[in-house]
Amino acid sequence: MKLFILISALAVFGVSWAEQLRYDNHTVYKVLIENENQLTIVKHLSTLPNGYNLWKPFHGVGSDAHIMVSPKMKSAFDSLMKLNDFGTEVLIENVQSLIDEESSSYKRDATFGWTSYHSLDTIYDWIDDIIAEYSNIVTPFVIGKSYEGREIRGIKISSKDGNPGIFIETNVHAREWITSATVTYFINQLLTSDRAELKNMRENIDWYIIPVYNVDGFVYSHEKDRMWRKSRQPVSGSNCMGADINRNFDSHWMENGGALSDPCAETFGGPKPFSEPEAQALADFVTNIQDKINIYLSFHSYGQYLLCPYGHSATELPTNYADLLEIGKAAADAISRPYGTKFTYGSTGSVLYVASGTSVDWMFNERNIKVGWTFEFRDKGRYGFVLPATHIKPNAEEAVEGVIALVEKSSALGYL
Ligand code: 0X9
Ligand code: ZN
Repeated sequence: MKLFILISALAVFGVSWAEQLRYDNHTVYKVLIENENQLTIVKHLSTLPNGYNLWKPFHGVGSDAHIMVSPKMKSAFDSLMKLNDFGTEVLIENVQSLIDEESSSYKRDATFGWTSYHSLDTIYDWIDDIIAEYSNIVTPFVIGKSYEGREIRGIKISSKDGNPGIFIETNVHAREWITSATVTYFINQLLTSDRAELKNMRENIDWYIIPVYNVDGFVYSHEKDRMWRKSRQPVSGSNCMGADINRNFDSHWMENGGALSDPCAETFGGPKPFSEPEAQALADFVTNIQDKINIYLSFHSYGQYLLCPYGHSATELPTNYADLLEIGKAAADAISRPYGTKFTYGSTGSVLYVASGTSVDWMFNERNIKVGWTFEFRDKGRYGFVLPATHIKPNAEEAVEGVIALVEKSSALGYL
């Protein structure tokens, strides 16, 4: 009888929850990198498949890394830190306790809203509702299929012909759940708000929005491993899975250490440019509508940054960098208005770290979309990727302000 109940329970809930990877006593440390020796050590740690997971990469001496360490590796990690005079700080004592809190508010069949995170199915159902309800201005599109065969869906919001266009891609990194939660809030505002700025954006801009881009990784992060980042395509000759889709675009691919060739690394660039079907599908889709797109946005977390090209170099800057800085400043100022949240803005390579083969850089360099921004949402590391659902609304409200200001400044500078 007991066995029957257990089997029924597994059937009802799906076996997946029972097999979730756990992060009991996994601790996230902030590690200060103050010399070359320390840099070499952190670089090495960040590519080890077991026991270490890089949450926030680093950009050399003078920066800091956020690294999650498993309980098994803690004493080795402690000795390594002490032996090499590292300054460290605990950001999250026990990652599992944050995941538990998050899943207790995670309502499998909840009606759609912004008080909990949702599964891909729930988000896609909501998208279907939106398409039906606002059929006069919302049309669906599919850019292609993921490695595991899921549709990568988007919506186009267009009130009239001839508008300039803005493309938003969200959740390329699977574990960054706040990004899709924020974009659905943004879509809802764009469709329903009476505020003049939002009405203006609804009527005079065409929006192309992919609410969950890395669909396979996103499902995997819900069902198996909350900390998954990459795609789910196996890598030939390796036991490690997936590539960083945001390192797989054919623009300065793998240059300047902005991606890693080790398949076990979180920033593995893939065996070749566009090896990941998701990257290829997005590139092909945007190529077809290239002339219609003026601004390209990519939503990420965490760190509170607004990042523009270039990612592939710490020193090289785009020719329109002065304009981009003006736009970044306007957006950062607007973001801080509701709750005082501070965002740092500038080129990826100069303010964060070198990242090559990213989508924004490819759109900028290869598709001539000269306003490109990556949003790195809340927070600065207190919760990191496991941002409590109570942050969804405030984060999304800030994001709405940021996008409005970004659009207005870009328009004033002649980009729309
Ligand atoms: O490393 C990344 O891909 C992004 N940061 S994250 O912590 N969310 O992984 C930043 C990429 C920003 N650069 C460009 N898109 N150019
Ligand atoms: Zn990201």
